[in-house]
Amino acid sequence: MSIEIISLIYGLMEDISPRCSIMECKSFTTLPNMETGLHERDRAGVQDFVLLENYQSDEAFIENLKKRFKEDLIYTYIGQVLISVNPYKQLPIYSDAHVKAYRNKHFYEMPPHVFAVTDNAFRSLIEENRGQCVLISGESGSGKTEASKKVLQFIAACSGNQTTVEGVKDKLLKSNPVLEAFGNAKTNRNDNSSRFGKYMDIQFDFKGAPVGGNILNYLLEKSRVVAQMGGERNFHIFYQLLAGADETLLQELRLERALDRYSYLTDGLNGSVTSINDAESFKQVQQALSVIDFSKEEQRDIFGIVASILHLGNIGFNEVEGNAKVKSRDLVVTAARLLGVNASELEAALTHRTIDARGDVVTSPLNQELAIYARDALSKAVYDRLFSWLVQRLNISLQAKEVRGGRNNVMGILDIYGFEIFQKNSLEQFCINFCNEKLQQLFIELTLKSEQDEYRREGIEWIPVEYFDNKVICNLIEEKHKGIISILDEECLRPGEPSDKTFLEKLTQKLSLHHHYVCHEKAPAHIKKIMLRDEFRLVHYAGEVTYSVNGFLDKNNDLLFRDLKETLSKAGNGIVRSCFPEKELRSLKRPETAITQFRASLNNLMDILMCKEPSYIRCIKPNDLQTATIFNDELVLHQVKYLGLMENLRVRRAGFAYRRTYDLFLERYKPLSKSTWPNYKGPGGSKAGVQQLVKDLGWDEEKFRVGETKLFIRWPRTLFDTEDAYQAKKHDIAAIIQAHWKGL
Ligand code: AD9
Ligand code: MG
Repeated sequence: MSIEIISLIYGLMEDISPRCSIMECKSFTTLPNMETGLHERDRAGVQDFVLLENYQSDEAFIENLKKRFKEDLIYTYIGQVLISVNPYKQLPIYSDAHVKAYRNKHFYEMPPHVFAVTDNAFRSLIEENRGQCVLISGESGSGKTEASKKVLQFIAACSGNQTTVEGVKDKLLKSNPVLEAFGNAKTNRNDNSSRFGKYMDIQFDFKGAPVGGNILNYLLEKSRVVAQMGGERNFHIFYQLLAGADETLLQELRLERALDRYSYLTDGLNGSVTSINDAESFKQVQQALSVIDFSKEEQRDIFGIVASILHLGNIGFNEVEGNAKVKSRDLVVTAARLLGVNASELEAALTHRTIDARGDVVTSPLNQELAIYARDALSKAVYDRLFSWLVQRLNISLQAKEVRGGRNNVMGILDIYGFEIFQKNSLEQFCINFCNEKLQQLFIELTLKSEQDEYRREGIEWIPVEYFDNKVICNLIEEKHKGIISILDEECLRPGEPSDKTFLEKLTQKLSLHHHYVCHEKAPAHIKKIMLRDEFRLVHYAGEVTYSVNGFLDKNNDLLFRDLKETLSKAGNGIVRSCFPEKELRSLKRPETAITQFRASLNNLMDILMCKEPSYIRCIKPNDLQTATIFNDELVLHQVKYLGLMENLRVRRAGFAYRRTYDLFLERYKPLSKSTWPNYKGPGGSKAGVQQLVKDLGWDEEKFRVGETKLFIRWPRTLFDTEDAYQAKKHDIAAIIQAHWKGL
C-alpha cells in the first residue's frame, strides 16, 4: 500500500478516535453538525447566538429565543453557555434514547441540550481529571431545579452499572424528593419553589462510576414554618403528611387530615394546589427514605417532629397579670410526647425565660406576646435543625466507601434560590439576593473576564467590551466594617437598645452617598412615593429591591430562649436531642449571627467553585403565569439583560467566536493543502503549519488572528466552509481508499 494511502487511512482513523473527540469538543467551541445544525437553524432561529446576524440587537436576541420557544426548542447556546427557557410543559426530550444520543458526542454535533453540557463536563472530568461544576442560575421559577435533576439523570444513566454503583445512584436520585419535601414550598412564583440553596458534589472513581456524594445546604427560609404570604403554602411535607399518612400513623401523631385545623397552615393558601399531589408525594418520600437507609425509628422521629410543629402552632396563650398561660394543656402534652420531652418542662419553657448573667440565674415569666414569640422561635428552630440533620444524614448515606479516583473526580451541581423581588422583602430576600450577586460575580470572573484575559494572554489585539461588574454591590453588602452586613451585626451586638430603626439610621448615615443604596430621604420623587420610612432600597444587578427593615435584627440574632434549648437537649426523640446538643448550652461564646454564618458559607462555596471548571446553565422564565403558551418579551428581555447575556454574546462575538490550538487545527485540516498533507515538514512547528495552511486556503487577514498557542477565528462562516471542504475531502479520500482496496 502506498505511503499516501496509509496516511489517508491514518488521517481518517484520527478523525474518529476518542482522543480527538474530547479535545475537539473543548477547543472547537461551535461546530454544528452540518445536518442537524443548519437544518435546525433554518427551522427556528439559530441554535447558537454567536450565529445571529444582528447580534447587538435586543429585539433580535429575544426574537430568536421566542421563535425557538414556540417550536419547543427551549435550549440555545452562547458559545458554551446554555440558555434554557422554561417550557412549562413536559417535552419528550429527556428519554433514554436522548441520553444515548448525547453521550460521547461533540458539543455541537447535536442540538443544544442540558445533556450536551453535562456530557461535556462529564468527559472533561473523566478524561482530563478536572473537577467540574455545573452552575445553574436564573430567577425563581425559571427551571433551575428541573435542570439540576436532568444533569443528575444524565449522569446516572450513562455512568457505570455495577450493583454498588446502582446503589449510590439510587440514593443520589432519591435524595431529591426528600429534600424537596422538606425544603420546597408553593410560592406565588413557583408551585415548587426551593426555599434553600443546594450544592451537591458527586464523586466518581477513576472509571467514571459514581461512588458517593455530598450535599451542602444553604439558609432554609425557616420563617415560612410559622407564617406564609397570601397564596403561598408552608413546606410541602406538612401537607404531604396530612394527605398521605395512613390512619395508624395519623393516630400515632394525633393528627387530623383537615388542613384548617392547623394554625401554621392557614395563613396563606389554605388548600391543595392542582399541580401537586401531596398524598402521592408522601409515598415517594417514604420510599426514598427507605432507599437511603433511614431506619424505622428515624422515620418515626422525623414525622414525629413534623407533627409536633403542627401541634405547637395551635398552642395559644392567655395573659393573667402580665403572665402568659397556656390555653390548652392537651396540645402541650401531645407536642411534648412527640418530641420526647417532659410536658410540664415544655409548658414552663414556653412561658418563662431564664437569664444566666455571669452566674446570676434569674427566671421571669413571659407575657402573651413573648410567649407566642418563643413558641414560633421553637417551631422554626426545630424545623430548621431537622432539615440540616436530614442533609447530614443523607451525606452519611452517600459517603463514598472508598474513593480510588483522584480528589478531582468530583462534579458539583449548584441549584440555589433565584433572585427575588416580593411585595415585602425582608432579611431572607436580602440574603437570597446577596447570594445571587456573588454568583453573578463568579460568572463575570469565570466567563466575561476570563474570556478577555485569554485574548490578552495570547497577545491578540482586542477592544475590551464594557460590562457591568457587580463587585461594587457585593462590596456594599459585605465589605468589612463598612458594608451592610457589618453594620447589621454591629447593631445586633451593641449594648443599649438597638432596634430595626436605629439600624436603618446607621445604614443611611454611612451609605447614603453610595450609588447602589437608596434611602427614603434621598430617593427621587417617584420612588419616595412608593417607599415607606422603614425601608431602604438596593440597586441590585438584577433590578431594584426595596427592603423593609422590620425584623432584621431579630432574624439576624436568631434567638431561641435558653429554657427551650435546655428542654430539647434532653429529648427522647433522638433527632431532636442530637440537634440541640448540651454543649451548645455550656458554650460561653455568643453564637454567630445568621447573616455572618450565611456569608461564611457563601464564601466557602465560592472557594469551592473557583477551583473547578464551570459549565453554565442560565435559566429564563417566559411568563409570570406558569403557563406554556405565553412568551412575554418584556419579562424575558429583563432577564436577558440582568443575566448579562448580551454582554456575554458581545464578548464572544466582538472577539473571535472560535479558537483552537495549532496542533488540533492542523491535525484535522491538514488534508486541505498540499503543503500540510500528509504532514507539515517546514520550520516553526504546528503554528507555522497552520499559518501556511490558512494562507493556502486563501483566508484574508480579517478572518483570523494568530495567538501564542491558538488560532482565533472571527466568523462562524469561515469555520463552516473549512469544515465543509474537509468533509468533502474526506469523502474523496474514502473513495480513493475504496478504489484502492478493490483494485488489490
Ligand atoms: V426557585 O428559584 O427554586 O423558586 P426554579 O428552581 O428555578 O425556581 P423549577 O425548576 O422549580 O424553578 O421550575 C418551576 C416549574 O417549571 C417546575 O415545577 C416545572 O413545572 C416547570 N419546568 C421547569 N423546567 C422544566 C422543563 N425543562 N420541562 C418541563 C419544566 N417543565
Ligand atoms: Mg428551585
